[in-house]
Amino acid sequence: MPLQCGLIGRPKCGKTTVFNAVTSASASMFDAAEAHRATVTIPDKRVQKLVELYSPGKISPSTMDLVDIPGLEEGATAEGGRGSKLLTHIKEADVLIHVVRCFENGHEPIAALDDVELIDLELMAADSLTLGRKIERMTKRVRIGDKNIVQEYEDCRRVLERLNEGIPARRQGLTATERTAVFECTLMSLKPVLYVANVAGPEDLDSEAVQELRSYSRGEGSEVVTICGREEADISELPEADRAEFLSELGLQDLSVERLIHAAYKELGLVDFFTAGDTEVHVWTCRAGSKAPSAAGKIHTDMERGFIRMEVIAYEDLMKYGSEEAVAKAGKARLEGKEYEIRDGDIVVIRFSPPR
Ligand SMILES: Nc1nc2c(ncn2[C@@H]2O[C@H](COP(=O)(O)OP(=O)(O)OP(=O)(O)O)[C@@H](O)[C@H]2O)c(=O)[nH]1
Ligand SMILES: [Mg+2]
Repeated sequence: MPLQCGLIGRPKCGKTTVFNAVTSASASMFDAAEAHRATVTIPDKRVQKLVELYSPGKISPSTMDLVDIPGLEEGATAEGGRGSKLLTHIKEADVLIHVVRCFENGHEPIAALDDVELIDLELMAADSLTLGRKIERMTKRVRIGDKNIVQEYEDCRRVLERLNEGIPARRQGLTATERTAVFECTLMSLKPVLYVANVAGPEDLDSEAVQELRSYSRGEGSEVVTICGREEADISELPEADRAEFLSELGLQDLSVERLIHAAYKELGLVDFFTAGDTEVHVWTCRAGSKAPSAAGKIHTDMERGFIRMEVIAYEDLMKYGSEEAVAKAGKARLEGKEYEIRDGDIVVIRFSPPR
């Protein structure tokens, strides 16, 4: 399943505009109640090089799903509210892309951090209900003296307490046991967040609002990507050949989609590896630090269960020597075992015995 990215933010902060800019789509800004969804190909210049080398019959790049989740209004997450549908979208996301309005909208002045706080309050209100219910279920067992769950119970209570003090779970510095205790609740305020500062134009790329947002996001180790949403959405509708000129007027080389995706990869600690041959060049995505069998499992579960070895060539070596044979001759082709940690750009062949 591709990476799920959910666009969230206050009403009219520019979510649909950013969605259109990133997907080159033209989703209507008027049906604001419905979520829009699109699959975006993750741009990777290395794939083009591999295609030149292998001339495969098929190319399978990595993709991500982007969901434009309608604006969260105050109280949206209250039980039974319209928000419950929105929350499902948020719960399904691997990373939240929080769009923050850093442009003036008619008479509405910019209030970047207030806007962020309001969204967080909504997420925390919903989290606090979910966690509260879990704690309630556990209370009975704690009362009858079930010692097995005391630690879990205490952990959950501490997280809840801090939520009620207004600290989103991702900013709480959770301990390993706290993390495990709240795992099944899929807390929304624990999801990794990537901030998009949506500015009016290139003169605002380092505005006061953007700076405020950057320093706030540092507190949780998140990234801020600055986008001129409306202008980029317009440009993304142009034929590719005409884009460069308009982009350079904005002081940009590429549409922000690449920066956004790379920031999402960094946020989530993801890497790409490849399988390549004359039938197919395929990009696979896994967590940085994944061991070889678990990376192989992305390709097929049998490859994980029956894993024997992984033949590995680094992308840089393939480019340097020009062919797999030449890489092997130079002694740069490797045979790796179960403990090998996959690296970004590895080109692999999996040796496995199909489990019976
Ligand atoms: N000046 C300026 N206006 C923008 C920018 N991005 C969006 N807007 C305007 O802000 C308004 C709201 O944009 P949308 O993209 O519909 O915002 P949204 O967050 O999807 O709104 P809802 O779905 O209704 O919550 C529109 O009038 C946009 O043209 C921007 O970067 N600069
Ligand atoms: Mg919208």
